[in-house]
Amino acid sequence: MALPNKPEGERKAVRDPEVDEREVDVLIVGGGMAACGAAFEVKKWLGDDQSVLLVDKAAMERSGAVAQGLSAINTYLGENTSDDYVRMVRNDLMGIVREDLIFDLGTHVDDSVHLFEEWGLPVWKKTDEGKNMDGKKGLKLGTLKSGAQPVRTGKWQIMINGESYKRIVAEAAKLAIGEDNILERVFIVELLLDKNKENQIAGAVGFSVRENKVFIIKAKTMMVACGGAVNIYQPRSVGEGKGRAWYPVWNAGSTYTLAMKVGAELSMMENRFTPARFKDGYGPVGAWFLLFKAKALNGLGEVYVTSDAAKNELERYAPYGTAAITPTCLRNHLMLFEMKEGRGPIQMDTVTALAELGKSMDKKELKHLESEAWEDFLDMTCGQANLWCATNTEPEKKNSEIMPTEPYLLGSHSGCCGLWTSGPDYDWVPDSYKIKADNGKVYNRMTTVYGLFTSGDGVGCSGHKFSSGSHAEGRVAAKQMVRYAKDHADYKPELPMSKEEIVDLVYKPVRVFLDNYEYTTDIDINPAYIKPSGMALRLMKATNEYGAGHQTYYETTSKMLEIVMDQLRVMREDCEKLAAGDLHELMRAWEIYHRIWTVESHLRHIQYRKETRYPGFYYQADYPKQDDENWFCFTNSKYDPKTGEWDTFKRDYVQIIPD
Ligand code: SFD
Ligand code: AMP
Repeated sequence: MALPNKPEGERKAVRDPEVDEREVDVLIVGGGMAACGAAFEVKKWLGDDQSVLLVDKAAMERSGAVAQGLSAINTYLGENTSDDYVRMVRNDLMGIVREDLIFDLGTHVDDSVHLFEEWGLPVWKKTDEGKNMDGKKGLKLGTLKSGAQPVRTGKWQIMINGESYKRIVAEAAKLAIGEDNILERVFIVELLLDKNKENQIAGAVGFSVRENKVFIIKAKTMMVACGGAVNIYQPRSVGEGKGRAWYPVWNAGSTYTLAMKVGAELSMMENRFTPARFKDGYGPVGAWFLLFKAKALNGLGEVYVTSDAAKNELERYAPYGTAAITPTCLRNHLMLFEMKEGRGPIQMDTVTALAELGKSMDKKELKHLESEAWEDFLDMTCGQANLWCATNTEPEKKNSEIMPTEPYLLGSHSGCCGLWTSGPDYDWVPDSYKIKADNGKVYNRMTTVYGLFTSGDGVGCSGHKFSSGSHAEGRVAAKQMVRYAKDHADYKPELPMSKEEIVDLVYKPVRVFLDNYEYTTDIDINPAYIKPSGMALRLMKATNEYGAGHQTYYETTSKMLEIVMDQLRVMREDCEKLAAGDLHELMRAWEIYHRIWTVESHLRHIQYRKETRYPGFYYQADYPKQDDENWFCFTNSKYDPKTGEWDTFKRDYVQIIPD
C-alpha cells in the first residue's frame, strides 16, 4: 500500500535505515501497464502455496506512462489479422523486428482491451450512420466484445475517454493480486544473481521513498517492467517548463539498467523514438493526423509531405519510404528536411481540418467536435491544453507548431529498443528466437538471464504494442513466470551480498552526504560530492551535444560518439560521489545512475551499427545511408557482471510473415 504523502516535506535520510527482508516465488518490479497486466493475471495460475509481490516506485493508480490518461488505444486488432499487424510494425521499424513476438502479441492484445471496457473504460463507438459516440452515449451502443464498432482513427487505433485509464487498470490489478502483495513507493536499485547458480536471478534490492527502509527481496522468478527512459537527453523545454516531456519523466531507464547489470542481453538499443509533438506542450499528434485528418504544413504553408522533394527523399529509403504508410522515423525525416532547407517551422493545420469536418455538422455537433479537440489533450497531456489557453490558441482559429522532440528510449511505442527475450515455444518460431532455461525449457518473454522476464517497454524488437499491448504482454509473462516458479519449486534463492553490504550499496549517496555536507555553506555545492540534479544537467549536455540530440539536428559522428562515451565513463565513475540528503534525492541519485547506464548502451549500439537505419530519429553523419547488405540484422549487446566488459554483436533476422 502507498504510504501517505509527507506533511512535513521531504523526509530526511538517516545513516542506518531499517531493513525489510522478504522472499516470494514471483516478483513484479514496476506498476505500469505491463505490471498491471501481470498482476491481474498472475494469481489465476499461482498455486495456493506460492507467493507474489509487486513493487512500484510510485502509486499504481497514477504511475508510469499512462499517469495522465490517454485518449486512444493505439493497438486494437479487431477485424485485422496478426499477420497484417506484423507487416505494419515491420514497415514502421524499417524492417528489423522480431515477428514471433509481434505476432504473438497480436493474438492476445484485444482481450486486454475487452477487459478495460468491462472494468469501466469508455470506448468511443460508431453508429450505423457513421457518427462518433463517446462517453455515456458510446457505452449505450454496447461493448466491443458484443460486436459494437469502435471509432477507428487509423487501422489500428481506437478512441477512448481515457483520463482515468490508469486508475481503472490499476484497480483491477490491485483487486486481483491483493493489496497485501503490493509495495508502493519503493524504488528498486539493483537486481542480484544467485550466489550458487550461474546466470540465475535471485532477488532485487531497493528502498522506500517514504520511510528510511531498505528492501531486500528474494524471488525464484521476476519480471522487470519499469517502462522506458526519459530525460536522458536535454529536453526542448527549459526554465519554467522544465520537467515537461512527452514520455513520463519518472521512467529513468531502470528496466534496461537493472537487467543489463545482471548480464541480460539487450537488442536494438540504438533505436530511439524522437516523436513529432505539438511544440512546448508535447501534445501527441496521432488524433490530429488520423481522426481530424489535419495536414502538416511547412513555413510556406505548403503540404510538404506530397511534394516532389519529399517523394525523392522517401525513395532513398525504399521499400519502407515508398510504402503506403510512411514509417514514423521518415515522417520526422521529412519535417527535419523541410526545416534544414529553410522551409520551417512546421505547423499542424488545425484550422482547415476542423473547418472541413464541420462542413457536414450542425452547430451542436460542431461544438462537440471542438470539445473533442480539447479533450484529446485534457485526457492525456493536459499541459498542452494549458498552453493553448496561455497562448490564446483556439485550434479552429489558429494553427499550432509541431516539432521533433528530444529522443526517448522505449520498446512499446514507436520504438523497439529493449531486452532480447524468448519468443513463444511454437514450432513456427525459429530456434534462434527461443531462449532455453537451465532445464532446457522455453519460457515466453524470458530474457537471457534464467528466471528474469520483462514486458512492455522492456521487450526489444517489437514496438507498436502501446498501452494495450504492454498490458497483454505483462499477462503473457505472468503466466510464464508462474510456470517457471513451479518448474523450479526446489530452487532456494541465495543472494551474493550480505544484508550490510546491500544497505551500504543502497544508502551510499546518503552517507556521502552526511559525511560531507557540513563542509560548505550551500549544501548543493561541495568538493566532496555531486548532487543528482547537477549530474542530470551534465548528462543532458553531453548527450545533447555529442549523442545526436536536438542540438545537432539528431546528428552524430564516430568522433562525437568517442567523446560522449568517454564523458559517460567519467560520469559513471563520479556517481561514486553522488549525494542525497533526503529520500526523494536518494531516488534522484539512483535514477540518474540508471539513466547514465541506459544512454551509454544506446550510444554503444549506435557506435556499433555503422549505418543510419532510422533517419529522422538519428543520423550518423559519417555513415549516412541504410546499409542492408551489412546491417540487416539485430544488434545485440551484453554486459558481463563478472568482468565489467561489454560485448556487442550481430544476431540474424528471420522473416516469418511473408511480404
Ligand atoms: O498519444 C519502477 N502511450 C500510448 N499508448 C496508447 O495505447 N495510446 C496512446 O495514445 C499512447 N500515447 C501516449 C503514451 C504514453 C504517454 C506518456 C503519452 C501518450 C503522453 C504509450 C503507453 O503509455 C506505453 O506504451 C505503456 O504505458 C508502456 O507500459 P510499461 O508497463 O512498459 O511502462 P509504464 O506504464 O510507464 O510503467 C512503468 C512502471 O515502472 C515503475 N518504475 N518501479 C520500481 N522501481 C523502479 N526503479 C522503477 N522505475 C519505474 C513506474 O512507477 C511505473 O509503474 S500517444 O503518444 O500515442
Ligand atoms: P502519436 O500521437 O504520434 O503517438 O500517434 C498515435 C498513433 O497514430 C500511433 O499508432 C502512430 O503510429 C499513428 N500515427 C501518428 N501520426 C500518423 C500519421 N501521420 N500517419 C499514420 N499514422 C500516424
